[in-house]
Amino acid sequence: MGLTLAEKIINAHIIDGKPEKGAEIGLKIDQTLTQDATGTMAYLQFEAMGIERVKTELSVAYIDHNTLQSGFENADDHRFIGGTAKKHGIYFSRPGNGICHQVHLERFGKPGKTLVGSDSHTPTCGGIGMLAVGAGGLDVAVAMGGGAYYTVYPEIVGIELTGKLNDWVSAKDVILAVLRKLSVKGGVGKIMEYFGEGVKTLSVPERATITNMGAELGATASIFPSDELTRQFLKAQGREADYAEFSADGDAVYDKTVTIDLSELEPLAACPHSPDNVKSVSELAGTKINQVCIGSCTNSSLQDLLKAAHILKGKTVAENVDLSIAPGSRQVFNMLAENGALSDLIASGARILESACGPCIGMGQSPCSEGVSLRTFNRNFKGRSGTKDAQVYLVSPETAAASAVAGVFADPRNLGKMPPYVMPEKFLLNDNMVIKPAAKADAESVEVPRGPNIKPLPVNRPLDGVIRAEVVLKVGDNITTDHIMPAGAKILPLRSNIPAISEYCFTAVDETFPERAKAAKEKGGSVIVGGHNYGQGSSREHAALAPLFLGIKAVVCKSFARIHRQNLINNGIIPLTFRNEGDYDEIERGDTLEMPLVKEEIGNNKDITLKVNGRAVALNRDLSERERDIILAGGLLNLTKITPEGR
Ligand code: MIC
Ligand code: SF4
Repeated sequence: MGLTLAEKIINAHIIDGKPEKGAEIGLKIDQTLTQDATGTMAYLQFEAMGIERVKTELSVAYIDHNTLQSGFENADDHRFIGGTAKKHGIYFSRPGNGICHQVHLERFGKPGKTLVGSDSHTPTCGGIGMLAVGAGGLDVAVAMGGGAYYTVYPEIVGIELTGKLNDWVSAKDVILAVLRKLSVKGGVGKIMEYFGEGVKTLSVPERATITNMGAELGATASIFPSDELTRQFLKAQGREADYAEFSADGDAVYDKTVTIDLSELEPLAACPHSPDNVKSVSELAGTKINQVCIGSCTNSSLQDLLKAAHILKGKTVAENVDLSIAPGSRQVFNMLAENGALSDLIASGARILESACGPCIGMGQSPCSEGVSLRTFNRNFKGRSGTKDAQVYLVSPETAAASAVAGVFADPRNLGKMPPYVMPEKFLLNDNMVIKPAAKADAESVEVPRGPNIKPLPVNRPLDGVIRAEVVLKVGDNITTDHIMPAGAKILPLRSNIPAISEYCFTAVDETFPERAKAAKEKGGSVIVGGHNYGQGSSREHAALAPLFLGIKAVVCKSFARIHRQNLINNGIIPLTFRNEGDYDEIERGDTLEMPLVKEEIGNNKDITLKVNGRAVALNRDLSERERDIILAGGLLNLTKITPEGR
């Protein structure tokens, strides 16, 4: 029986465990990336491991998230990360050089290799045939130290693409169609592998839009084959030597197959407040809008921005609309400037932002009250834009630009003939904003400046024998990490200061949460009860570190999102799932929850006894041996003694 592409790469990288579906496996990691909002913690964790130099083939530290410097905090983080990178053998992409995923695709990713990044959209590099996975900072720190990355051997979902996109329909519409079909939890525990005749009709940046937003399915990774178009892309990036052909065997068997006929797709929009709440743009046409933002790691390639420039050329942004545009990388920015398209964008009235995440993470450009905002981004969770009552829609660059001119939701198919996009034979190559690490011999003398906002890491203590805790919060399905640990320009500068950022934990849902959790901590700690897909969205470890700081001992819910579950375990918070979902309805905030034998039961892999107000509640036994060891130790840092095998 033939193998899928994902299976081939996984099997070539397994260094612990057996290649069996559903089994826990440890993978050798070839490359890592970090970004600044998760990076400071990841590097503090790396430092705590006492390893002098990264052991990967390549590690890159990007500065792209916290780029608004309205105080010293973010600049101090940039400086700390730069120093750490230089000292420990890591390349440093300076602020202004672009969004990590866009730059990694352009300059560093390699087909057939593994990449782990402390950002949930790391799978973007699946667009060139990499097995790229998002993870918490601690998992990335371990990978930098040469340790294995652990995951469950995922199911492989084959997404067969047939046909060809019609004019003005684009890659964003493809992934929105997949999200409409499979939902925000449809990819949990799975890898999405694209195949079929339609693949050849999509350029590398288009493929990367699709793999990027696979994160919104909850998927572990998304991947395209590396083919002739990949070779041309890498050649145009001056990196033909990095090319290798990779594809599934002709007789590969997928665990499940979904077919998308590209020629049947139309422009789509994800409506408030979830990426899977998809409608067609034609249904929404005419709806008045207030803001348009073009950019983010999903849709800010040269191809995307040239299309937007074509639509905006000679036009003026509608009076009621505020348009901002952030090119995904300095390469894109420079090329737009060289070919004159930047001039068209500026002339239309667009507000040009630096190459960074910007509005996508609430770093500026929050919409007006009740504002309708069209964004080419990947997440429209409530409040993420910085305006709680804003209505954020996710659309393609074509729909975004057409609507910015019209002042209302506009279907780009009414724009007439679409000009063909021809990929440049050579991209503009200039890596002068990437600083190389110091030579080994000089590393010792490199200073790592640490600003006053960079506080020590909170580290858990080994698991107590008994847990008796109050249910301090009960939430529903699809709680995102933006609910648990909100971002935005005000809170993000506190990413290096867990005591300070904890004051905002869960405040998007319940303003009183931090106070109540702190009070419960005095009495022995608390637990959170949740529904399905708890912790979906980002990789931010802060959604586990802040609860840890506030005394949360366990989260009991119907199901977890992958990265968040791992972050809880890595910090010694126990993730538990109900065996009978009906028990969720029997528990209320303020109830007392007891696990009288928790340490012994976890240590001996027995069912965990849980009593709520004295009544027994059955739990699934879904912790692996390794996960149980981490929880017993009170987190991965306490346990990590990295050996070449990864344990
Ligand atoms: C996001 O898109 O939510 C982020 C900001 O990039 C996060 C990382 C973070 O919170 O720092 C992610 O996707 O992992
Ligand atoms: Fe940055 Fe937004 Fe991409 Fe996250 S999703 S990496 S915030 S651009």
